[in-house]
Amino acid sequence: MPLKLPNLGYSYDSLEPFIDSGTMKIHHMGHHAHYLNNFIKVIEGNRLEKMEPEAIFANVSNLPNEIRNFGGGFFNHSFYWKIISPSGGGKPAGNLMDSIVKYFGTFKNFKQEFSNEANRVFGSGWTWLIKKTDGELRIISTANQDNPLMNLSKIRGKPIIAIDLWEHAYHSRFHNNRQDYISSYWNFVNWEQADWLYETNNNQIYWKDLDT
Ligand code: MN3
Repeated sequence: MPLKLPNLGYSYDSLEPFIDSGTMKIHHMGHHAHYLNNFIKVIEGNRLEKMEPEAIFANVSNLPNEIRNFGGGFFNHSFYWKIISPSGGGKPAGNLMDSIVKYFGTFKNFKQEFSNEANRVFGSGWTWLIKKTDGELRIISTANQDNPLMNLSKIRGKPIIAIDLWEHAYHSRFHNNRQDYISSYWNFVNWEQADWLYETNNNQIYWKDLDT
């Protein structure tokens, strides 16, 4: 398991004007590093150290709460840096697009439903597009640093895209206007990564998939 802060693969200022450079730097070097360092403290030297995130999160309700919070924070941000990109925006291709049309009618309607769900989240959390084991796509939200791989999630599935709705993700640029941050999200979603996640045959996400 690569227990290290992943490289973003792009510069802190490259998501301007949507996410400012200062926010990116603190989010990565500050928040993400904090989750990682605390996660390491709780799994170092025990059996969890060698487990994939899917396996840890599938049993998270029976593990110390720090695993849920710091492990979730570490995973969620590693996922987030890869699902956003300065070359993002646009739309998915191939099978993911077909599936979005199947479950949401149109791509435009999907974006509206995802944005509506994100706007409904009260307090800190995340909104996700997930692929269930039966292939169905669903939009769900999780509180704090929970994620859809966790056995505490009311609907579980493999994350395809996600938006971080904690204030630290957007407050310095958008202030209290979270709906504007949510609208701007569609300019930098990395659909190439989402397509790849959708296509991979298994329903797991491995640490190496998040290691840039
Ligand atoms: Mn965050």
